[in-house]
Amino acid sequence: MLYLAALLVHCVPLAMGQYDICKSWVTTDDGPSWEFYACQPKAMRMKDYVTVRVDPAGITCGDPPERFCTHENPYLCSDECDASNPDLAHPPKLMFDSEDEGLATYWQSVTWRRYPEPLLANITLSWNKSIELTDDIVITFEYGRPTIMMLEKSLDNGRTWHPYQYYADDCMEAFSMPARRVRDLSTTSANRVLCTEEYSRWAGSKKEKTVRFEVRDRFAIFAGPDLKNMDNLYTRLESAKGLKDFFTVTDLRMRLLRPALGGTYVQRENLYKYFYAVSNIEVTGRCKCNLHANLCTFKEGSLQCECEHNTTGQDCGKCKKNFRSRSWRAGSYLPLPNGSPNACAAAGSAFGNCECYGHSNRCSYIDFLNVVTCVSCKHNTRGQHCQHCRLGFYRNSSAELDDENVCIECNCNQIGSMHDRCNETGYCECREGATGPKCDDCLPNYYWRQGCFPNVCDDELLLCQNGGTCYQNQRCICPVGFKGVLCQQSRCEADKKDCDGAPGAGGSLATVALGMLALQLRGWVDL
Ligand SMILES: *[C@@H]1O[C@H](CO)[C@@H](O)[C@H](O)[C@H]1NC(C)=O
Ligand SMILES: *[C@@H]1O[C@H](CO)[C@@H](O)[C@H](O)[C@H]1NC(C)=O
Ligand SMILES: *[C@@H]1O[C@H](CO)[C@@H](O)[C@H](O)[C@H]1NC(C)=O
Ligand SMILES: *[C@@H]1O[C@H](CO)[C@@H](O)[C@H](O)[C@H]1NC(C)=O
Ligand SMILES: *[C@@H]1O[C@H](CO)[C@@H](O)[C@H](O)[C@H]1NC(C)=O
Ligand SMILES: [Ca+2]
Repeated sequence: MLYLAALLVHCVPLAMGQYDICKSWVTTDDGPSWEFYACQPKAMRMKDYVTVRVDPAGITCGDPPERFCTHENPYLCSDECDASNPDLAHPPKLMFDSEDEGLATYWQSVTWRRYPEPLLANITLSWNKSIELTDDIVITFEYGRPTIMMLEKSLDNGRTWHPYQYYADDCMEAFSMPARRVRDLSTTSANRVLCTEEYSRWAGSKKEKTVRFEVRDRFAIFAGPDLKNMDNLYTRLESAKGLKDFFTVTDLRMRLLRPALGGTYVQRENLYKYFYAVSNIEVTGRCKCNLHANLCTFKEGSLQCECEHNTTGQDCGKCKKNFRSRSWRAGSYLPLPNGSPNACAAAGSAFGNCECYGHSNRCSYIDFLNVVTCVSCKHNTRGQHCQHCRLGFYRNSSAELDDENVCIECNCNQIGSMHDRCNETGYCECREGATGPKCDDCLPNYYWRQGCFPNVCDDELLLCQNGGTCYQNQRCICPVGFKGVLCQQSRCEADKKDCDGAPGAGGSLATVALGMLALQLRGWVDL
């Protein structure tokens, strides 16, 4: 049964080259077995899986309720936004609903009543999953498109952001960038971030409502006007540095910077006709699964690749446990038309029993020892199976042996430690007086100055005498007439000059004795 079913699907990938099948059951001279292919999920409507955030707080209209006008009817301000009334509210979710009845539902901002303070809004879409765009991003504005806006993207779940495209009715004025069109880009500039004036002009608010990020036009640079030559595109995505990543996002952000003006100037006497209203944001893309999955499912609030080829992870970005005899690799579109699966291999299958925990791709047979050993262990590992950490590194206890982060640098303080090796918990071996895991601290009664030195003076036992003051535990600053490590010595005594009547000369003997006793207690001075 299984045999038959699989035979039916077998022909599909070979015929279409669409990368939509990960494996099939084939018969060869050696009998039936699985054959594996590079594969990717189908494109989906990504707005169905998105979470949205609109900033700043209070930018959504209706709290308190507010009247607004339109550019068509600037003095007939009968429309009202009221967040507490479902019929009059315009919450962010209305940018992602399906408008079955044909009536536009939209998110709407407050009006520009604070002019000339700019009216700024951020709409941030997050997927918690890498997405590869396959078609244009289309944002539909009711009541006119912004005259200045920016699209940003993140590839790391919103930790860092990068400009994706600039939009303005005057690019030079708004962003000091020349206006360009995606259609005019070439093969070498297909991933250029540009400013376009195509989507910001006033053309009547009913006529031109959409702002695009043109994915298809960029694809067309390689695949031709009707995207017929997808093979060429796939070849380019594989080889051109940064091109694949350019179309990959985890988050998108629309920064709305100036609303539609309906003319050249802002009319201060009627600020109620200036606001943003977005009825739809269409994002079409597929889950990034590194060509190791053809299914992507929505589980526990996040998209997740159904990984094949013995890979695992949200993006199939690593090999499954016990399948790490060589490093993980993404599947490849090449060679055409079926690509290479670059499947993970079971431990032990590659070279007899030489497991390298994914830190090496190569093993070598050492003749005179009669062993097979991993070559050029990466990730700071060493050993026959790359199972140890290099000197100067220690084992990360929260990482598996096949984790890239398995070895952590010791980072011993160069001056405070004996050498740059450390024990299994990352502790370095300290020189005298130094302490702390990295030997960058001093023990009590030691001070740091290019290493740890014992205190010369302090506020407890090693008191400076005769009114001397202790400078940073390094030395006593003695008053005139005294000297010695703790100012314990009168200059008169030392010099044997006639200094009768010098202050403190007689009374200092007891304090000197005390100071010397303290030194002796601490073991610095042998009396
Ligand atoms: C919008 O996001 C950008 C960063 O991408 C930030 O600098 C800016 O302050 C945000 N604007 C608002 C209104 O929250
Ligand atoms: C993001 O996805 C990961 C992996 O599926 C999951 O563990 C995590 O809880 C998700 N985070 C959020 C904020 O949904
Ligand atoms: C993955 O592992 C399973 C179980 O060992 C094996 O049957 C299958 O052939 C492997 N798949 C690939 C692509 O290596
Ligand atoms: C230890 O390994 C874990 C799991 O991979 C990783 O998240 C963590 O960053 C590693 N710690 C260090 C200090 O590298
Ligand atoms: C590493 O050294 C520290 C400090 O000497 C010690 O507390 C710790 O137990 C040592 N760890 C191991 C595994 O020996
Ligand atoms: Ca809508």
